[in-house]
Amino acid sequence: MTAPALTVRRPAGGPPSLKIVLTGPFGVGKTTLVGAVSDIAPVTTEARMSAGNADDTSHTPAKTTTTVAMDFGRLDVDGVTVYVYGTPGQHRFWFMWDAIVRGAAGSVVLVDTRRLQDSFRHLDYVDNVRLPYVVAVNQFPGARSYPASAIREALALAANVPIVDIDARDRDSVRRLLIALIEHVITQTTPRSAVAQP
Ligand SMILES: Nc1nc2c(ncn2[C@@H]2O[C@H](COP(=O)(O)OP(=O)(O)OP(=O)(O)O)[C@@H](O)[C@H]2O)c(=O)[nH]1
Ligand SMILES: [Mg+2]
Repeated sequence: MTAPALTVRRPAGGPPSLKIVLTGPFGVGKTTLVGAVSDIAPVTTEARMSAGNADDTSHTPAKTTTTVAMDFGRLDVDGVTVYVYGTPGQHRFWFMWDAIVRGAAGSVVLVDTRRLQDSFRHLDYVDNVRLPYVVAVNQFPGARSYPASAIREALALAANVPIVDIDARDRDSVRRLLIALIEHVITQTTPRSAVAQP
Protein backbone atom coordinates (compact mmCIF):
# COMPACT_ATOMS: atom_id res chain seq x y z
CA MET A 1 0.00 0.00 0.00
CA THR A 2 1.44 3.39 -1.01
CA ALA A 3 0.87 6.35 1.30
CA PRO A 4 -0.30 9.61 -0.30
CA ALA A 5 2.30 12.32 -0.81
CA LEU A 6 2.74 14.60 2.20
CA THR A 7 0.67 17.71 1.63
CA VAL A 8 2.21 20.77 3.24
CA ARG A 9 0.24 23.63 1.76
CA ARG A 10 1.41 27.22 1.71
CA PRO A 11 -1.58 29.53 1.28
CA ALA A 12 -0.66 32.68 -0.67
CA GLY A 13 1.69 34.65 1.56
CA GLY A 14 0.97 32.45 4.58
CA PRO A 15 2.90 29.83 6.52
CA PRO A 16 3.00 26.20 5.41
CA SER A 17 0.10 24.20 6.77
CA LEU A 18 -0.93 20.65 7.42
CA LYS A 19 -4.34 19.09 7.99
CA ILE A 20 -4.70 16.17 10.36
CA VAL A 21 -7.76 14.20 11.40
CA LEU A 22 -8.52 12.92 14.87
CA THR A 23 -10.85 9.96 15.09
CA GLY A 24 -11.96 7.38 17.63
CA PRO A 25 -15.09 6.05 19.28
CA PHE A 26 -17.80 7.89 21.15
CA GLY A 27 -16.58 9.65 24.30
CA VAL A 28 -12.90 8.73 23.92
CA GLY A 29 -11.78 12.35 24.34
CA LYS A 30 -11.58 13.86 20.83
CA THR A 31 -13.23 17.18 21.64
CA THR A 32 -11.23 17.38 24.87
CA LEU A 33 -7.98 16.86 22.94
CA VAL A 34 -8.71 19.54 20.34
CA GLY A 35 -9.63 22.02 23.08
CA ALA A 36 -6.43 21.25 25.01
CA VAL A 37 -4.04 21.81 22.13
CA SER A 38 -5.60 24.50 19.96
CA ASP A 39 -3.98 27.95 19.92
CA ILE A 40 -7.36 29.44 19.03
CA ALA A 41 -10.73 28.92 20.65
CA PRO A 42 -11.75 25.59 19.08
CA VAL A 43 -14.77 25.35 16.86
CA THR A 44 -17.09 22.75 18.33
CA THR A 45 -20.46 21.32 17.32
CA GLU A 46 -21.68 19.91 20.62
CA ALA A 47 -25.32 19.01 21.19
CA ARG A 48 -26.95 17.81 24.38
CA MET A 49 -27.55 14.08 24.63
CA SER A 50 -30.74 12.65 26.01
CA ALA A 51 -31.60 9.10 26.98
CA GLY A 52 -32.24 7.10 23.86
CA ASN A 53 -30.20 9.14 21.40
CA ALA A 54 -26.72 8.35 22.67
CA ASP A 55 -24.31 5.46 22.18
CA ASP A 56 -23.16 3.58 25.31
CA THR A 57 -22.22 6.18 27.95
CA SER A 58 -21.19 3.68 30.64
CA HIS A 59 -17.51 4.67 30.36
CA THR A 60 -18.23 8.42 30.41
CA PRO A 61 -21.10 8.86 32.87
CA ALA A 62 -20.46 12.60 33.30
CA LYS A 63 -20.71 13.28 29.58
CA THR A 64 -23.77 15.33 28.66
CA THR A 65 -22.99 16.47 25.10
CA THR A 66 -21.76 14.86 21.90
CA THR A 67 -20.12 16.13 18.71
CA VAL A 68 -22.63 16.16 15.86
CA ALA A 69 -20.45 17.39 12.97
CA MET A 70 -16.79 17.98 13.83
CA ASP A 71 -14.23 19.70 16.03
CA PHE A 72 -11.72 22.15 14.64
CA GLY A 73 -8.57 23.60 16.17
CA ARG A 74 -5.36 25.21 14.97
CA LEU A 75 -1.85 25.34 16.37
CA ASP A 76 1.67 26.27 15.35
CA VAL A 77 4.34 23.57 15.36
CA ASP A 78 7.76 24.98 14.50
CA GLY A 79 6.36 27.43 11.94
CA VAL A 80 3.93 24.95 10.40
CA THR A 81 0.25 25.70 10.95
CA VAL A 82 -1.45 22.45 11.93
CA TYR A 83 -5.20 22.20 11.48
CA VAL A 84 -6.83 19.51 13.60
CA TYR A 85 -10.24 18.17 12.61
CA GLY A 86 -12.05 15.85 15.02
CA THR A 87 -14.70 13.42 13.76
CA PRO A 88 -18.03 12.84 15.53
CA GLY A 89 -18.06 9.64 17.60
CA GLN A 90 -21.67 8.50 17.45
CA HIS A 91 -22.62 6.02 14.72
CA ARG A 92 -25.36 8.18 13.29
CA PHE A 93 -22.91 10.96 12.40
CA TRP A 94 -20.26 8.78 10.75
CA PHE A 95 -21.39 9.97 7.30
CA MET A 96 -19.33 13.13 8.07
CA TRP A 97 -16.03 11.26 7.97
CA ASP A 98 -15.52 11.32 4.19
CA ALA A 99 -15.94 15.10 4.12
CA ILE A 100 -13.67 15.67 7.11
CA VAL A 101 -10.83 13.46 5.90
CA ARG A 102 -10.45 15.10 2.48
CA GLY A 103 -6.98 16.66 2.06
CA ALA A 104 -5.62 15.31 5.34
CA ALA A 105 -1.95 14.30 5.58
CA GLY A 106 -2.32 12.00 8.58
CA SER A 107 -4.55 10.85 11.38
CA VAL A 108 -4.65 10.10 15.09
CA VAL A 109 -6.81 7.16 16.20
CA LEU A 110 -7.69 7.64 19.86
CA VAL A 111 -8.31 4.51 21.94
CA ASP A 112 -9.50 3.66 25.44
CA THR A 113 -7.97 0.46 26.86
CA ARG A 114 -11.31 -0.48 28.49
CA ARG A 115 -12.89 -0.89 25.05
CA LEU A 116 -10.20 -1.32 22.42
CA GLN A 117 -12.64 -3.13 20.15
CA ASP A 118 -14.60 0.11 19.69
CA SER A 119 -11.65 1.53 17.70
CA PHE A 120 -11.49 -1.23 15.05
CA ARG A 121 -13.90 0.59 12.76
CA HIS A 122 -11.73 3.73 12.94
CA LEU A 123 -8.51 1.82 12.26
CA ASP A 124 -10.13 0.13 9.26
CA TYR A 125 -11.24 3.51 7.98
CA VAL A 126 -7.83 5.21 8.09
CA ASP A 127 -6.27 2.09 6.57
CA ASN A 128 -8.80 2.14 3.73
CA VAL A 129 -8.24 5.80 2.91
CA ARG A 130 -4.47 5.17 3.16
CA LEU A 131 -3.72 7.81 5.75
CA PRO A 132 -0.56 7.41 7.83
CA TYR A 133 -1.66 7.31 11.46
CA VAL A 134 -0.56 6.99 15.06
CA VAL A 135 -2.57 5.33 17.81
CA ALA A 136 -3.01 7.46 20.93
CA VAL A 137 -3.96 5.73 24.17
CA ASN A 138 -6.04 8.11 26.31
CA GLN A 139 -5.59 6.97 29.90
CA PHE A 140 -8.83 7.20 31.88
CA PRO A 141 -8.94 6.73 35.68
CA GLY A 142 -9.39 3.09 36.59
CA ALA A 143 -8.38 1.89 33.13
CA ARG A 144 -5.59 -0.68 33.09
CA SER A 145 -2.31 0.42 31.60
CA TYR A 146 -0.77 -1.93 29.01
CA PRO A 147 2.62 -2.02 27.33
CA ALA A 148 2.67 -0.84 23.74
CA SER A 149 3.39 -4.40 22.58
CA ALA A 150 0.09 -5.61 24.10
CA ILE A 151 -1.85 -2.74 22.48
CA ARG A 152 -0.18 -3.49 19.14
CA GLU A 153 -1.12 -7.14 19.35
CA ALA A 154 -4.69 -6.52 20.50
CA LEU A 155 -5.31 -4.02 17.68
CA ALA A 156 -3.30 -6.00 15.11
CA LEU A 157 -1.25 -2.90 14.29
CA ALA A 158 1.62 -2.99 11.81
CA ALA A 159 5.07 -2.75 13.39
CA ASN A 160 5.63 0.77 12.07
CA VAL A 161 2.49 2.34 13.57
CA PRO A 162 3.55 4.52 16.53
CA ILE A 163 1.65 4.08 19.81
CA VAL A 164 1.66 7.07 22.15
CA ASP A 165 0.27 7.34 25.69
CA ILE A 166 -1.49 10.64 26.21
CA ASP A 167 -3.69 12.66 28.51
CA ALA A 168 -6.15 14.36 26.16
CA ARG A 169 -6.61 17.17 28.68
CA ASP A 170 -2.94 18.12 28.75
CA ARG A 171 -1.60 20.51 26.09
CA ASP A 172 2.03 19.36 26.25
CA SER A 173 1.00 15.72 26.07
CA VAL A 174 -1.14 16.37 22.99
CA ARG A 175 1.57 18.47 21.31
CA ARG A 176 4.02 15.57 21.75
CA LEU A 177 1.46 13.30 20.11
CA LEU A 178 0.98 15.61 17.13
CA ILE A 179 4.74 15.97 16.66
CA ALA A 180 5.02 12.16 16.66
CA LEU A 181 2.32 12.05 13.98
CA ILE A 182 4.04 14.67 11.82
CA GLU A 183 7.35 12.77 12.08
CA HIS A 184 5.55 9.56 11.15
CA VAL A 185 3.85 11.21 8.16
CA ILE A 186 7.22 12.50 6.93
CA THR A 187 8.79 9.04 7.33
CA GLN A 188 5.91 7.36 5.51
CA THR A 189 5.80 9.78 2.60
CA THR A 190 9.48 10.52 1.96
CA PRO A 191 10.95 8.25 -0.72
CA ARG A 192 13.90 6.30 0.70
CA SER A 193 16.10 7.69 -2.09
CA ALA A 194 15.46 11.21 -0.74
CA VAL A 195 16.79 10.38 2.72
CA ALA A 196 20.39 11.59 3.03
CA GLN A 197 22.87 8.76 3.48
CA PRO A 198 25.58 9.21 6.16
N1 LIG B 1 -9.77 11.28 33.09
C1 LIG B 1 -9.82 11.69 31.81
N2 LIG B 1 -10.99 12.09 31.34
C2 LIG B 1 -11.03 12.50 30.06
C3 LIG B 1 -9.89 12.50 29.24
N3 LIG B 1 -10.25 12.92 28.02
C4 LIG B 1 -11.56 13.16 28.06
N4 LIG B 1 -12.04 12.95 29.30
C5 LIG B 1 -13.43 13.07 29.70
O1 LIG B 1 -14.15 12.11 28.95
C6 LIG B 1 -15.37 12.66 28.47
C7 LIG B 1 -15.47 12.54 26.97
O2 LIG B 1 -14.79 13.56 26.33
P1 LIG B 1 -15.13 14.16 24.88
O3 LIG B 1 -13.91 14.97 24.59
O4 LIG B 1 -16.45 14.84 24.79
O5 LIG B 1 -15.20 12.86 23.96
P2 LIG B 1 -15.42 12.80 22.39
O6 LIG B 1 -14.54 11.70 21.90
O7 LIG B 1 -15.25 14.11 21.74
O8 LIG B 1 -16.94 12.36 22.32
P3 LIG B 1 -17.94 12.36 21.04
O9 LIG B 1 -17.63 13.52 20.20
O10 LIG B 1 -19.30 12.44 21.65
O11 LIG B 1 -17.68 11.06 20.38
C8 LIG B 1 -15.45 14.08 28.99
O12 LIG B 1 -16.24 14.05 30.16
C9 LIG B 1 -14.00 14.42 29.34
O13 LIG B 1 -13.89 15.32 30.42
C10 LIG B 1 -8.65 12.08 29.83
O14 LIG B 1 -7.60 12.07 29.20
N5 LIG B 1 -8.68 11.67 31.09
MG1 LIG C 1 -16.52 15.14 20.56
